[in-house]
Amino acid sequence: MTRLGFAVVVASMGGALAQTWCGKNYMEGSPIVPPGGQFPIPATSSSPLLAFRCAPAIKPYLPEDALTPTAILIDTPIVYSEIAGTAPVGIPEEGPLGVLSVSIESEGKLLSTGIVPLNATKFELPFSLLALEPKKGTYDVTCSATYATLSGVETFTASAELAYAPSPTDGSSVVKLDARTGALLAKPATGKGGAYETVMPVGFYTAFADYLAANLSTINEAKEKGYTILQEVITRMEEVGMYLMYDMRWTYMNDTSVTEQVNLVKNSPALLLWYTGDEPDGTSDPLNATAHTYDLIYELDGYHPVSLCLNCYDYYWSNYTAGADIVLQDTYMISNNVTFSVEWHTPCTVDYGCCGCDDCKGVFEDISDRMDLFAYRLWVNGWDRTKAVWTVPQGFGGAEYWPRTPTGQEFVVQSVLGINHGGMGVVSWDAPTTDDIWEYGSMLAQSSSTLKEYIMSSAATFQHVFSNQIDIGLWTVGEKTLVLATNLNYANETFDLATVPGLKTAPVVEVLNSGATLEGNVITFTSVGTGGFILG
Ligand SMILES: *[C@@H]1O[C@H](CO)[C@@H](O)[C@H](O)[C@H]1NC(C)=O
Ligand SMILES: *[C@@H]1O[C@H](CO)[C@@H](O)[C@H](O)[C@H]1NC(C)=O
Ligand SMILES: *[C@@H]1O[C@H](CO)[C@@H](O)[C@H](O)[C@H]1NC(C)=O
Ligand SMILES: *[C@@H]1O[C@H](CO)[C@@H](O)[C@H](O)[C@H]1NC(C)=O
Ligand SMILES: *[C@@H]1O[C@H](CO)[C@@H](O)[C@H](O)[C@H]1NC(C)=O
Ligand SMILES: *[C@@H]1O[C@H](CO)[C@@H](O)[C@H](O)[C@H]1NC(C)=O
Ligand SMILES: CC(=O)N[C@H]1CO[C@H](CO)[C@@H](O)[C@@H]1O
Repeated sequence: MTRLGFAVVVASMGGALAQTWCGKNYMEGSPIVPPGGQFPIPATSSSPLLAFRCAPAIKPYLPEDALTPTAILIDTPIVYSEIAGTAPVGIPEEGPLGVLSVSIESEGKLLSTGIVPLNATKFELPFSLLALEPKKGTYDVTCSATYATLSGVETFTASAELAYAPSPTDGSSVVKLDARTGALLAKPATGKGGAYETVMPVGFYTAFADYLAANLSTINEAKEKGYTILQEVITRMEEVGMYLMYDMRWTYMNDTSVTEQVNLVKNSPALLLWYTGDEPDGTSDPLNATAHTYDLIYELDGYHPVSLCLNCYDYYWSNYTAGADIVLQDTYMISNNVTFSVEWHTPCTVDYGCCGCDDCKGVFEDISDRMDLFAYRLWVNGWDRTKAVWTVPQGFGGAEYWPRTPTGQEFVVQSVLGINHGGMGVVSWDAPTTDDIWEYGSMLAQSSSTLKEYIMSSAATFQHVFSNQIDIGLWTVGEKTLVLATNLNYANETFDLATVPGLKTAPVVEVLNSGATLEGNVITFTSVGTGGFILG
């Protein structure tokens, strides 16, 4: 069995279901009370708006980056809805849109100037860190643009935060977030040095006592030791080169506890990122709780991103997500009745009930819809360059709402759907799981070193195809294209790649086979089969 390269360590298990879930009453006999907290739908505009936005390409920059290329990403989409930071723009009725003249400054120092086309995405303006001193916290950056039209000059401004941190004095590791792709960049978890590389996390949440049970013979003795076990687990993860997502779900609202834990774990080279609220929207944690803890963690550390997982379809999403660099979604739709609660004997609707999958239809598309929804909300809020979305495939079942555990193939469908819809990490709830899921999860984890060369490449161009419930992501880098194709049907299916314009379909290298093969142009899928191929 293949070792996975990544695990989330959950400090302990337990906890009670809240009185409401996603703000909805769910107990039999309880009244219907609208939950509130809906994400506001941006107003439409009949005239064009410019959403001028800017963000550093990397968070955080370090002194080691000062002599390498560094950039601020500029986005200049022309939109017809009042998303964050929009202002009217007088574009020509026809012909070229023209350009913006952009300047970027912080603390009165000019960092960069340049010409940026209108309606551009992730346009890189180089800048120099040498104008700034590394410091804890962030620099406020102002990006200004002027647009010359026949009727005059229009001006636009946007703000960003630039993290330019001192080198960690204790030599501890740094994990960077690449705004061009949403990927994490890290050195090897062993702490033995090496270059920053993109990390494509494929792993499982696991309780560290369980992890240890599977691994150390001294479990009974170790169980008494509390944090000492954690230290042993972390040391072991460093030895085997496994990244850690450190989970503070039960304690993230206790500042004293967070402080203790962050200080204990922050220097480990295995630490990839922090994890705070686990379904804080489900339990209606205070709306400022995640953002508060986020600030505290940045105060204590500042070298690793912060993540959390949201379970609800639409419940104070912005407030909870404000406290994260990475937001995960855990849409568990396999085998549960999503419209009538087997646990609470009530219907589940947009304002009532709990069925284990909030506002779901009971189809795989619940996962891709949730991913798309989160991506859309990031974009609306102007957070699409500073936050990324990960996916949590269901790796459990046989209790509560879920009568059975997914198969290994269903596990891969869930994971690849998440990836095809922008997921930059796959973390399943939870290990230990079935041998079947473990085997297929390992297969995916093994292929991830190849997949990430495409999915996490800032040079990749992306296309998406969805046809006959076959979901296909295509990432092209140079002459080669990665095709990740997953069949959501519980039936054998085929897909002809010749229908995708401009795709070179030979030669072929198969990189993932969970029930799909490619012959000529045609992918043949088994029921819920998935394949990965590199073409060209
Ligand atoms: C801006 O780009 C989008 C996406 O490429 C395109 O659909 C749209 O037509 C462009 N808008 C204008 C005003 O050119
Ligand atoms: C918060 O954490 C500290 C340190 O672990 C602990 O002593 C304290 O009891 C916790 N407070 C609550 C309210 O649980
Ligand atoms: C959250 O907001 C409430 C109400 O304004 C305030 O009393 C509380 O201190 C805040 N909590 C945190 C963790 O910032
Ligand atoms: C929740 O987020 C919205 C949108 O960002 C904001 O307007 C509101 O003040 C926040 N509410 C609380 C209680 O923090
Ligand atoms: C869900 O449960 C309801 C009530 O028992 C039943 O009528 C319905 O067919 C079930 N749906 C599914 C998909 O099992
Ligand atoms: C689906 O394909 C598999 C092998 O590819 C085959 O064994 C099976 O009989 C097919 N099922 C149906 C219903 O055609
Ligand atoms: C699979 C694995 O990593 N097993 C390890 C569990 O821990 C013991 C004690 O440290 C090791 O000897 C095993 O190799």
